[in-house]
Order: sequence, then C-alpha cells, then structure tokens
Amino acid sequence: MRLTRRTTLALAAGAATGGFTSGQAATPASPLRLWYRQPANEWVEALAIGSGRMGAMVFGGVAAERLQLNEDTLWAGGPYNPANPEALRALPEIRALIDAGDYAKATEIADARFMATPKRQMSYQTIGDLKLTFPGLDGPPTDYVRDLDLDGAIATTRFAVGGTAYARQVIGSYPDRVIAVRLTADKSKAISVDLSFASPLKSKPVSGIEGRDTLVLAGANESQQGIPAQLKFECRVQVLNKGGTLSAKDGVLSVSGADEVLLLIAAATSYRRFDDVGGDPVAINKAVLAKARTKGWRALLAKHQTDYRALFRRVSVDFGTTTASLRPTDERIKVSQTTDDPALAALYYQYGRYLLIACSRPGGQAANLQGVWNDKTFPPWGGKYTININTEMNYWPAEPTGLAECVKPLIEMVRDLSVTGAHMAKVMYNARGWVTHHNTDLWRASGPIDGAKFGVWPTGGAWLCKHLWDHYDYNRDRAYLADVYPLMRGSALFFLDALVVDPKSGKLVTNPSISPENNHGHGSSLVAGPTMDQAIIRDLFTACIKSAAILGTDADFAAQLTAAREKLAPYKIGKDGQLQEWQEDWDADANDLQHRHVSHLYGVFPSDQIAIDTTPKLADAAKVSLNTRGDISTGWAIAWRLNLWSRLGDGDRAHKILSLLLGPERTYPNMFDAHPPFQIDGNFGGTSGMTEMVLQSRNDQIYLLPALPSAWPTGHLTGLRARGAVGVDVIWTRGKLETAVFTATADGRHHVKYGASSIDLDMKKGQRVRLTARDGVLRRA
Ligand code: FUC
Repeated sequence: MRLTRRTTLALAAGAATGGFTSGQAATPASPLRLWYRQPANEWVEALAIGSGRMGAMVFGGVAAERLQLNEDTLWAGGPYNPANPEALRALPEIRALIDAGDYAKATEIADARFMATPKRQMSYQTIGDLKLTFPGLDGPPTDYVRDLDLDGAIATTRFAVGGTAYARQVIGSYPDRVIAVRLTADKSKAISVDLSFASPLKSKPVSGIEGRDTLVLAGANESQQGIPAQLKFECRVQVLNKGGTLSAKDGVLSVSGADEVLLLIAAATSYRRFDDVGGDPVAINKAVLAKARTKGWRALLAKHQTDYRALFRRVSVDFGTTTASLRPTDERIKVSQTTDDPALAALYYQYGRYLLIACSRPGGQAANLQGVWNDKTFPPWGGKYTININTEMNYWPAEPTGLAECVKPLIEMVRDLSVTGAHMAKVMYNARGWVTHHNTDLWRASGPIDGAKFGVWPTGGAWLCKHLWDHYDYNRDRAYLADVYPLMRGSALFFLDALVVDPKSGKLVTNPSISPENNHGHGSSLVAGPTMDQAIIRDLFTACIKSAAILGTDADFAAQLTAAREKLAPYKIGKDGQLQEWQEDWDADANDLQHRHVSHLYGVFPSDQIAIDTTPKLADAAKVSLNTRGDISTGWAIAWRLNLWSRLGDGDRAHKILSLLLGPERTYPNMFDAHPPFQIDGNFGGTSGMTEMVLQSRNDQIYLLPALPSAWPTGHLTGLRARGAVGVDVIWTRGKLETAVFTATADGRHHVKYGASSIDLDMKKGQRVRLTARDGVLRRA
C-alpha cells in the first residue's frame, strides 16, 4: 500500500512506541530512523555513533550496556619504511618476463623480490568496550525501543522496569570531540550504574580511576609484522552525576541513586603524523573534557546537532512510502527483497550520508574499510585503506550529495602519500614523483603487499588523485586547486618515468601491473597495461593538463602529458563484443568470469570516458562485460554494479541490483553493508548509485533522471551537487521530471539534459533557475 506522508507519520508513531505507558514522550516517528524492538546481540546489530574521529557502537542492553569504542589513529605498529631496494633490481627481469608472456615466472620473481618489507601493513585497532552495568535492572523490561535518529545523529534506548521509565542517549560530537552518554529516568534517584573498561588489546592497557569521577584506560597499541608498537593511547570518561553518590572499587566506578548521569568520553593517541608519534593523549583528553564538562548535555547536544545538521540537512530524499516502512528496521531488511519498500532505499541513502559525516571530518583520518567502527585488534583486511576500489568508493557520494567537507581527510591522506610514495617511487622504480600500490595504512605505507597477484598495482595513488580533481570540479575553488596541483603533478610525473613501451603495440603501458585482483588465465594476474590502469592514468593526465591551464602554470609539463596521453593504449572490444579487461582478448580465459572487481569498467564509472551517448559502442561492450560478470557479488561489488547500470541508463536493472544490496545477505540489521563481513564501502556505493539514478554529472553535461526506475514513480532528491559548482534539486511525478532547481555557487555555463531535451544555463554565483519539463521539453519556469 502506498501511503501519503501524513498517514505514514501517524502510523509509525504508534508502531514505534508500542503503546509506551510509562510517561516517556513518544519518540517522534520519522522516515530517517533506524529502530528495533530488542537490544543488539551481535555487533552488526548495534547502532553506530561517530564524532568524525571517535566511533561508538551502542548495543542498547537493559541491565548491561556495551559501548564499543574506536579512535581513528589507534592502529598497530609505528612509523616504518617498507621500501624494498631489491625491487629495483628485480624490475627489469619482471618486465622482460611479462613482455615474453611468462606471467607465472614474473609472478614468482615479484613474490620473491618485488614486494614491500614487511609484506603486510599495520591494522586498525579497537580501544575496547566501556561497560555499563545497572544494578537492579534485571527485571524484564516493557516498552523497549532503541533507535538511531539520522536527522539528529543520536542513538536512544528507552524501556521501563518496575514502573520506572529509562532513557539512554548517545551522541558523537565533532565540535566537542567527545562521545556523550546521558542516562535519565522519569523518577528521581533511579540511576545506578557501574562503569568499567574491557579491552582485547594484547598490549594490556590498564584501567584506573582518577579523582572520584574519572575512569581511565591507558596503554599502547600492538606490534605487528615485526613493526614495534609506538603509539600511546588513552580513553578517559568523565562522570557527571546529578544527585546520588560516587564510589570506586577494583577499577569499577559506581554511581548510585542519581537523578541523571552524563558520561563524556574522550580518546586520543600520540599520533601526530605518519612520521611523528610525539603527541600527548592524556593532555589532549584532559583539555577536551575540561571544555566539554562545563557545557552540560543540552548545550553539547545543541552544538552537535547544529554542526551535524548543517551538513546532513542539505539533502532531502523521497522515493515513495508504503506500509512496509512501519516495521522495525531489521524486519524491513529481512523482507526487503519481496516487499515494496522504497522508503528503505531512502533510509539507506541517508544512512550512507550519516555514516560519512560520522567518520570523515576535517582534522581526522579518512574513512577506512569500516569507516571508524571496528571491534577487533586485527579486523578483516586489517581495516585499512584498500585503494584498488574500496577507499575510493567510500568517497563516491561525498561531492554529489553535498558532503564536500568530508573529503578533507582523504585529501590529507594523499598529501602524506605523496611524501612516503616519493621514497617508494625512487627506491622501487628509480622514478620521480610518487607511487602507492593497492593498500595503505595510518603510516602511509605505499609499497606492494599481500602477494604479487594483489599488490603489484602501481595505480592506487593515481586513482586517489581523481578525488582531488573532483573536489575542485564540484566546488571550483582555485586556491584549493593550486594547493593540490603539486600532488596530482607528482603522481603524473611518476607515470612519465615508469610507463614503458609495450613491444607488441608500441603503446605506453604500466608494467608490471594487474587488473585488480583478477587472474587473466594465462598463468597469473600480472600483466602489462591492464585497461583500468590506462583509464586511471588518462584521467590523471587530463586533470593535470586542465589544472595547469586553469592555474596558468606548468605549460611544458602539460605538453609532455598531452603527448604521453596520446600514446596510452586505447580501449579495445573483444571477440565476444566485451570491453577488454586486458590488452589481449583474454576475458573469456579469466579464472573467474564472475569476478567481483569490474576494474575495466572504471571508464564508465567513476570515470566518464565511456558513456551511452558519447561512446555508444564502448558502452555496449561494457554492458556485455557487465552481463558476463553477473549482478550477485560482494557488498561493494554489487554497489559498483549499481552505479554502472545507472550510468548505462538502465534504471530498472539498477533497481534490481539495489534490492540485492538492501537484502539481508548484504545489509546487516544495523544497516551496515555486508561484504560479508562488514565493510562500509557498500553503504557509500549504495548512496552514490541511487544518486546516479536521479542525477548524473558527466561529460560536461548534467543529466536529469537518467536512470529512474519504474519502482519510484514519484519522489524527489534535493540538495544534490553537480560539477561546475551548482546545486540541483530534482522533483518527479509519475516517472517524469516535474521540476529541477539549479543554484549556482560559482559563475558558469551548465548544459542540462533530460531525455532528448537539453538547455544551456548561463548562471552567476548565487543565481537560482527553475526548470520544468512539460511534454518532456526543458523550459525555464
Ligand atoms: C579487495 C577486495 C576484497 C575486499 C578487500 C578489502 O581486496 O577484492 O573483496 O573488499 O579489498
């Protein structure tokens, strides 16, 4: 049943509160709410809170609550130099073997002599848990509900025991740098809680109590792969109670009989930069808490929500609403593939934006494989930055969905990599510029790791540079471009030195490399000039050439890049009509025809080198490749397919793929993406893919409703951003564009397309233009 917004809200309010009888105000129903009728048993049922630097997973237990905590610079190891000088001696041998077609032998030599030392990088680590146990709350609760309000960025648990109603609220404040927990009840003196830490870190951090009201966990990170632990960390909890008494025993801080309790949690490490671990976490935490403790809950909450909403509320989404939306979130996910629940897609959309705001803010670290949320000391794939797709996917929704500020930590990571990667380029390739392979970590390690078939891929840094250019292209800030131009230039310079001439074609190619992480069926994955590399380098050179022109600088270098770009190997269509993944027509020989990576389709998305209207033959070939790969894959790989089918203009296919992503095999009850295991890229790729259904900004055009699925006949997506520094609101009814509103944040000309109709808008900064599309023809309203 389709619902109007008003009936939905009324029904949801009843469903959400379950007839709460204890005097607590009903939680207002909202389409922007994840909610549950029971506490989390598993970590992937707990609700994610983040301050940009810190993360907390809130389980919502009644007699015992668990807050699993993270701080984004708590990683294993310390500053290290993984460059392997032997690699340079092995390089000509590996190249010659690849040219001679002996890929297996090339791999053997690369594994023995070309890899970084150590061969693995450092992992992201959890702090551990803050445990809250509530004496006297053992009785069965009534009226239990827990939720995560995406509009308020607050997690709340409510229930009643023995006639008293309790509420527990948790926020992660970026401006105040704390996780704040507020415990309240509808009766006085009802709050008693025992607080303690538990940490799985092998370094055995020590917990203790300072003064009467502060619980502290302090220690070090772990050593890994022979790299010694060099970080100190501290997590400090300030207890502020109204009424009641405080006492301490055996590392447990107890509050008893309070009217209300506020916990302020701060965490920090000694990390300052990839080469500097001289920070003082104790001093940082003390300063943070001294400021925050004077404010009180209301002021902290207000400041947090003002900060958060300034970003979150830029975008509003509606894909339609049905009665399915009245169920708790876990139940909706369970039945999502057999139920019409467009509001679940909208919730997933905004959850992706929520997560990015919660884990990637200026001054903090970039979103890793799990954003900032991780309960392990050695999480899957180290919880690192896998930059052969995953880290980039994390940032796909950032610019188009109005979260440009969240890209800052990624830009800073690239700045660091341009330093460590310059050393790597010199030592491994005797090349100028900088290089990063398929992974990096907090220490900005940039060498090939994990085995040649994964790690020998020199294009990771170059792909990250696309985000530097995109940040300019969406925002058009010349001073910013001047700041990051040297980083892009350094990456391009590496390829001027490291590209080699392919003896068969005479074209410039990478060698050695791989098409991530696909075995081409000729003895290995190693190869020269995989399609993806050529495409990434083409984009990088183009971004540098455009930047040099905009900045009026570096004309000679730009000319070198223009000449080299001409010599890059072009796209090829193979015997089955597919877009070739490699220079040779090997797609049908690959070991895994349904491989999760669709690297050769980079040109379709995130790039725009291939598109249905500009290069239709290549786009058809991309469809052939994509059909062979199939729709079902890991979480992020499904999300990539979603973006690709949107770019290929097939909204219904994209929607079908989206339903795979939203189903219970790829979405956990807390809405975290399941690779499986949890990996956050699928969340971000999902938000990006839905955006691409409604708005595409590519090939110097803005496309309205390029892949609208028939399942979403009426809706809106407002507050989006397009290249050229323009905001776009898209409103549609009965499958057709009703209105599009453009708001320019810089002067510029925009070519707007809707189906066969197009219009050019010359806009001045600050100007707003409204378009309608009666009979499919775009007109100014
Ligand atoms: C790449 C992918 C895997 C996983 C890992 C973190 O290696 O191929 O599927 O996502 O990154």
